[in-house]
Amino acid sequence: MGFEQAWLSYGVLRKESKWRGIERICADPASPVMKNAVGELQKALGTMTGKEPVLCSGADKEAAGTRCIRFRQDGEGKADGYHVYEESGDVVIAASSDCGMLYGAFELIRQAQIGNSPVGLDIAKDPVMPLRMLNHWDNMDGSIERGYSGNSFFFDHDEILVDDRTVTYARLLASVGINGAVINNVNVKDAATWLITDRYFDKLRQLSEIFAGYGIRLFLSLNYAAPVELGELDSADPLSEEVGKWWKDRMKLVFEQVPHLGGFLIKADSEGRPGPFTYGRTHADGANMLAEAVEPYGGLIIWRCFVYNCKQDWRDYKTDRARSGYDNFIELDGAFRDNVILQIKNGPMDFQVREPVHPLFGGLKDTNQMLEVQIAQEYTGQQRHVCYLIPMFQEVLGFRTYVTETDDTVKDLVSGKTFGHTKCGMAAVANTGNDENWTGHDLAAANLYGFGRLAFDPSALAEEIAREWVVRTFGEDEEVCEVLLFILMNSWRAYEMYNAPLGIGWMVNPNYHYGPSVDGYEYDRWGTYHRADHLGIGVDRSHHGTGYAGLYREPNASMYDSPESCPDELLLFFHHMPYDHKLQSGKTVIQHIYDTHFEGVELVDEMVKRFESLEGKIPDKAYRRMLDRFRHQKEHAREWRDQINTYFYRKSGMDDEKGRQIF
Ligand code: GCV
Repeated sequence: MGFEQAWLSYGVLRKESKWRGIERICADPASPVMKNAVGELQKALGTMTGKEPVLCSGADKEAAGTRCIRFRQDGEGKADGYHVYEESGDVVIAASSDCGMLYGAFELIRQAQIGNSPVGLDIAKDPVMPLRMLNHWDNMDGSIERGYSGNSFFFDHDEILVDDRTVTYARLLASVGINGAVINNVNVKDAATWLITDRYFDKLRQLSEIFAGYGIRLFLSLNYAAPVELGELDSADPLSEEVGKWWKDRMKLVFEQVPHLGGFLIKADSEGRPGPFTYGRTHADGANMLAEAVEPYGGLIIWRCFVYNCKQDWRDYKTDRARSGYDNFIELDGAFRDNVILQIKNGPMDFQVREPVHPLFGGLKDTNQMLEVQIAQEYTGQQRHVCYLIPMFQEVLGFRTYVTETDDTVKDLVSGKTFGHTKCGMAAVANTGNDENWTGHDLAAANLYGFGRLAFDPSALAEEIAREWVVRTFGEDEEVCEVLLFILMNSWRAYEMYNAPLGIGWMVNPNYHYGPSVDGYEYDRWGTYHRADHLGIGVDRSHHGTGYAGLYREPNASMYDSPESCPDELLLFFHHMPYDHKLQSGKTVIQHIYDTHFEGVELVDEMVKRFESLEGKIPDKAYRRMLDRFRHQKEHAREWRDQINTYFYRKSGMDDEKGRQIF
């Protein structure tokens, strides 16, 4: 299947652009990363100006009057940081590492694309988060768990694919500073268990070399029970000497064969996946055994905290899925080896449109930690609805945990500022597939772009990132920019409005998680209940209920514990409230439900109306693809509105004070 170049499809620069005068690149690229840095500049400026800059030696300073781009080794600079600036008409990229040079090169390309001049250029940046990773949930048969943009471009029929698309993928990631990718699903089954055997080493090596050339480390998801499932041992007990030795021998082989490998991501004792619990051991026992095996090769073990009882009884009001990540890991704080990182989802449940921040952030003090978000829009419209998630991630990153007096936000924690950790960062469950446009909905590419930009520089504003993505993807037309910005910046709000109300979540069709079904998960085993009856709705997670609110540090704990101070948007997550309870906004719960669902649909209608004005102003193919999805979203938002409103109207018996049609 063919593919497009997303934001790396370069348009032609204006005639007066000062980038046009740059005719040479002075460098002596020796490493693959430097070769790519130079190659990217040549390709980009060549396309944008119509004349590819000539490569000449860094020593060759005299080339009569022509301006050039030069690279300068900067011993002072932080690893992977860069400084790009103008010097006597030339443009200099200064960095202390090759990867910093590559990022500097992409910074120049970005500046040219968004219409900034090289004259007076002076930008210095260091990546704020050490690890900036994508987690693909790709299966080796080519399917993608929660994939909404075609099939995998890493796997097909149990084989690994390495082709042009791999290279473009690496370029796209590097252009926004992403430096790690886990290519296979965390649910490691069947052929994927064999990724650590010689069946796949050659292809993995090729893939990892392409990645390494763009500063990206390849990671794999690991099957915790591999020694057993590969038929070599009877046990995977982390405290067994034999098991430990098996892993050490295996890792020696794997890292010898795939030297650029960064390490492994593990989902253990979660949703039926094997783990140390089988042997009465802890997560720390399991993670540490693997960490010891990869330590000689500088490998990392990234261990997920998405652990909960998925066989709950809906009649049980005491067990609380929201608590389980915290309860399973908090006692283990400080028990993990230095090359283990705990990867924690942004919220305690599972990527709902609105959740509180996971209480392990601010709970853990002595453990390396990473934030996991999901740009695959599993619960946020599956890339058929537009939902730009960067504003949500920014809220999460800005959340104060009060674990220390200052520098206590999630951003501070996962960038290593709070406790001086160096193994930390942010990962996103990827939204890509082999669709021509990579992400199904063209506008979903803004989430991929935005994730990278945010992990590199969390101070960048969601709106600026969106504007930049639009200009880089669709060019500088002011109208296109205004319309698409309006759509992107309102999309999360709109989705939340016609989705499950006030932080309660989960009113979706079970299994595939698309479309409204208020009771879809209500009498099920997954721990995901709204507890609505004719009097009220919500889960009591205060000290009268499951006590979840108390897992936060003060003043957050008290704020969430009381319905008076709990923010409206999370009220039903923390409290069971009567329908006539007055929110801080002054509306009753029931009126809020009705209003937001009507207004959410109106907002979508406005988005679609404005989008339709872009016909002829963006490439027709992309316009048609998006129009198709917008028409569906318009209809589907009504389905959400009517099912939710009707359910609560019938349950509560309360009229809409504005007398609108509810069925
Ligand atoms: C990869 C949710 C998803 C699963 C996913 C799981 C996880 O439950 O629905 O598809 O499995 O999260 O994050 O491990």
